Amino acid sequence: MDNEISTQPHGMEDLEIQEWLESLDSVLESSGPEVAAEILERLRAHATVNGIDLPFSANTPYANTIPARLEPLFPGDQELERRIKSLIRWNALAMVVRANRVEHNIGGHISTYASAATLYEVGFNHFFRARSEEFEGDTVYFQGHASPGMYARAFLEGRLSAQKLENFRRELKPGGGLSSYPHPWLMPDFWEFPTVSMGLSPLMAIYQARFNRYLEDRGMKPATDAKVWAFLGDGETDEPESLGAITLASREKLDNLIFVVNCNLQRLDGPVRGNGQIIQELESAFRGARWNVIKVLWGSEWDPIFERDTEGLLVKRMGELVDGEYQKLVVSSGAYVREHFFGSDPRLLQLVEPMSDESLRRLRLGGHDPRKVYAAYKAAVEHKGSPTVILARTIKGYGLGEAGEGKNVTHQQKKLNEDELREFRSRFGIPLNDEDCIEVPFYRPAEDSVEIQYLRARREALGGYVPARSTRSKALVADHDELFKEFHEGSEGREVSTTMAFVGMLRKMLKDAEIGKLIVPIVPDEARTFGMESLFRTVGIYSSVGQKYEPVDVNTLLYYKEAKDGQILEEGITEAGSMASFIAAGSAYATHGINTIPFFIYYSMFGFQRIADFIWAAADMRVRGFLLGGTAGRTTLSGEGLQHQDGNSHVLALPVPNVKAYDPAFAYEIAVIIQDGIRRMYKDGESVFYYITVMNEPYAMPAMPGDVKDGILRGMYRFRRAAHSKSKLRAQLFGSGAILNEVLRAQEILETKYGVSADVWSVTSYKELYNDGVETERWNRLHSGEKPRVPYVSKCLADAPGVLVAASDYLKTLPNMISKWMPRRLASLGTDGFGRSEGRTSLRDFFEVDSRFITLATLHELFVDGKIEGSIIDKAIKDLGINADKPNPVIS
Ligand SMILES: Cc1ncc(C[n+]2csc(CCOP(=O)(O)OP(=O)(O)O)c2C)c(N)n1
Ligand SMILES: [Mg+2]
Repeated sequence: MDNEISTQPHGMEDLEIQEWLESLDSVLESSGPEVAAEILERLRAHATVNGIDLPFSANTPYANTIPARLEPLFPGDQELERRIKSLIRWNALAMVVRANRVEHNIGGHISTYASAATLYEVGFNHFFRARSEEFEGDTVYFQGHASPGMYARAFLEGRLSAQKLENFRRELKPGGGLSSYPHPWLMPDFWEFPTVSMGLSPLMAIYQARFNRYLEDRGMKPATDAKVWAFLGDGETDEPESLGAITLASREKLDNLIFVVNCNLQRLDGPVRGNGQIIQELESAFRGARWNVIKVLWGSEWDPIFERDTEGLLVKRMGELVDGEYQKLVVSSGAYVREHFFGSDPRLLQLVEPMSDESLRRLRLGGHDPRKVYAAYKAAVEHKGSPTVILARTIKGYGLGEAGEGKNVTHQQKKLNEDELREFRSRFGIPLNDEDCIEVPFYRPAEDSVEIQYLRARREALGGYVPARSTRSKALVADHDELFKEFHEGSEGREVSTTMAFVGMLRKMLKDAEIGKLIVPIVPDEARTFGMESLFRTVGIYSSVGQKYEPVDVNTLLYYKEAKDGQILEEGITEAGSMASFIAAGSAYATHGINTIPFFIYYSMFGFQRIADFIWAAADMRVRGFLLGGTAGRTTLSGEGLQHQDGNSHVLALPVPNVKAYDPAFAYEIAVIIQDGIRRMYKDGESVFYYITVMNEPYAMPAMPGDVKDGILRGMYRFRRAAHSKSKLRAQLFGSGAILNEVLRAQEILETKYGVSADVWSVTSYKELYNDGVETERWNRLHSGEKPRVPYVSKCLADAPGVLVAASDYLKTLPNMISKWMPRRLASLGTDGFGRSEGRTSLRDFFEVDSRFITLATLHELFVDGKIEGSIIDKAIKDLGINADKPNPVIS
């Protein structure tokens, strides 16, 4: 093993080793650990200088980081806490077993909480501080699968009724139930953070801790010693997101962050590292990233054995076993442990000779020993200068005995037979007789029992209950008409892109008296791509250490300015990390009572497509803010090719219920959407957030054509009427984003060359139109006796004559999905298929979305309706220069 400690290198005499160890012990005793560490460090340097090639290892031995003699006194009533914990264990188990008796296969997890109970209970009784008026409180990310334990505790606390517990995983039952996992959307007064999609919570926790510092450094909240705790599974650390940002945490010296990894050595299918040691692997990763690592491996029962072992044999032996062997040992008898663990060396056997087999079996692991866990937590909260990770060894399914303790199947265990229930009851001393116990009732001692009194008193001392979520921010008051008015007026012929227009708005918002400070611009190394570099200088890039160097471009106007009170979160190339910052800033209204308004600007292809699960979590969390998909559109982003050109994101935004997705064409549309978004989210407190695509194609921005605000927000409005409304050949053309200009050009071609008069509509949001249509249909279905409602699309087009043609820079499915509410057949053009490295003109030809194809589609629709001759189409194809045999973009 990596961490093997050889006690007899190259035949060195025991005696000599002994002497070295004794002199270190005496230094430790006389001068303390710091001096001892200094000596070791000097010895290491001396050895290196003298040519000794010391192998690098980021590992420490397979032992507790905090030795017994440095453990603090446990401040609580350990016996009482054990009894409370046992009751929680019982109720958590009862919740799952009962639910599965009522409804087969409803699911739930027993073994995760069973292994983590002590890790949580020490936190609840001694560390997790609630949010209150006076103190912001600690932030805790609970492991999703451990939720039955959190519910069971809230039941004892009197916060959740037995009926709610009864309806665990049956949320739709009368009176409500409990969601399977932490979902703020479903339990907005209880859960704060959705954690069950594994790997998201560690990353979110890191950026949350950093965002807390950002708020402090910008003077938006007082500096406190509040902590962010994240509880993870050891299997969960295999998710790339889990460890993906750990160097950010140490670089930023986030000593307000504590990870607790429940190392039960198992995941769902079996061991996490059967042939290795997950704890040592994680230790070296975190130590390598300069975290403070605290291993809590062995319980207090091991301490006297360690004390007897003056030669370090025990630690050496512990480092030799792989996790598969450890898993076997925890389910084995004392005799087996003696033979297979201690039996490897007669001297080890001697160490445990006075101990019975039964006491060998009862040797606890560190994560099940409150004293060891308390010591680790205390060290973690007091540690300065770096984040801490606690690697706590536990047994998966602890206490389940034959029903699953330490077994590979334990993760899926949801049912216990009568004997297993009785055994569990006896092991944890639940006051239920043999008969009652098999009914698995919820058990809560009387309100005046010592257990309930103690539990309440502990929470009172820590400021209240955890988890608890509330909206603590005050609503904004201004309407910001003045701020956005300028953008309604158009660019007076000046060619600008919608991205530039948005940046102009952002710049102005940053100066606003009410919202200026609240804006949090977030970029994943793309500020220059979006023309935002001017903001570097004006509002600065946040850096917790300011700027220790003179930037290379200091003499330029827009130099790269980092500052401690900088406002921009320049996250580097991490859309996941940026999204985690967006989540922290977008939920600060609840977490901190601060209405920060995040604007996360990124390449639109790397948003919904790449980090959709974070967006889903943000939706669950009721996050507020604006996602800006930059340089969007499959044919508008020229040159960049297949990976970058986005024709997908508006389709991928469809499933997220509370995302408002817009594909605006003009600056005034963006201004209307953002102004209304700020009102809805930060004045009216709606749990929605926005996705807006912005493009890099420059064109003159028109002034807002009358009062079309309502139409912009609802998804469509008539932008330009046909010049000749009396014409025989009529059409309605729908365009979105930059393709709206192609539609406007088609309108002209149709008018001048083919005598077709077309109205042009700007469709700002197919998602809004779709939702409205679906909702209207639903209402009509459920209220068939009443006057039917009319979908907004149908209303808009009620008197609109002619054929219907839609074109966007996204998949054709977007217009198609609303076509059923249109008065007639719709022809849809869009950009299905892989992008190409090309210029805009060629791309729009390739994807068949330019003005020529829109013209052709319109003529074809008229032909199908019998309004024009086929020969006109043949001629048009020629005149427009369309290659009828060109490759099909969808499949090429
Ligand atoms: C992203 C994701 N993938 C898969 C799952 C399914 N899943 C739920 S729990 C689990 C095993 C968890 O093991 P570990 O992280 O070690 O936690 P433990 O229960 O052992 O504490 C898996 C694979 C999930 N919830 N999220
Ligand atoms: Mg595990």
